[in-house]
Amino acid sequence: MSTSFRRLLSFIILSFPIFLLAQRPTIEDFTMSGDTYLLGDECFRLTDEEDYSSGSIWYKRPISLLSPFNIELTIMAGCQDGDGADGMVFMFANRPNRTGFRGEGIGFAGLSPSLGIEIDTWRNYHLYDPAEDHLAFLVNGRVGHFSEEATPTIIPNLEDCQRHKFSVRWKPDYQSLVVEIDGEPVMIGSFDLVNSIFRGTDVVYWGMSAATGRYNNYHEVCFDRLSYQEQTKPWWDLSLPFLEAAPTLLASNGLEH
Ligand SMILES: [Ca+2]
Ligand SMILES: [Ca+2]
Ligand SMILES: [Ca+2]
Repeated sequence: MSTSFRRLLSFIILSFPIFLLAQRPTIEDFTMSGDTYLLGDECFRLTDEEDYSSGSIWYKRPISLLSPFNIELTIMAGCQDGDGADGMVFMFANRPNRTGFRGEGIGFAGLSPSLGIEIDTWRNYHLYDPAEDHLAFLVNGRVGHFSEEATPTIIPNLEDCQRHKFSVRWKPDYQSLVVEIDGEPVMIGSFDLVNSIFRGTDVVYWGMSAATGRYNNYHEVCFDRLSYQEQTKPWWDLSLPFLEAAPTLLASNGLEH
């Protein structure tokens, strides 16, 4: 086959819309650590209304930061507002199955390398927490707001005993991480996650932690949908004929790196 014909074919194939691979995870896709236990409706309770508790869940399979993805969750950040603490953290880390320090550490402090998206419902003055519930990007397990990248984003009270949609969208082309609550974008950050945090590695795990301290709250998480986009390969890069290879590609999507 001529090179120009291959180029033409490559152009045509790569011009197709990229695959959108979506799945609804099941409880078997996660590991639990700390005080986490399973609720009856495929949700996890990370902490009860007990002081000095912490828990986390982790998706078993690593994902690649070189591909775009959406992770859509439902969270419940407790039923006590003024006396409710400490919150939850969505995390990317190089190793799964760990929970960081409880209390103000929200089950994330001390995990490194990592990037956390905190949902902080308790004001710790020495960490420069605002009075209101807030979100922030936290790097390498550091939970204080001491740098520009960790500037808090204030949100309405989330400790309302209701379940809320919580989505994380990653677009590697723009290095952008968008956080949505109840379908509305509330925080956006730009990070060279692979090089500036994960030391050149694109393969990471993701999970969710929660913790209580001198005050407490229920913290729960449920998993709605994961979707990954993956670029198609030129057909001659596949060891099998394209039509036979396609199901294999789908079965071993970006989750399997
Ligand atoms: Ca609170
Ligand atoms: Ca706090
Ligand atoms: Ca609150």
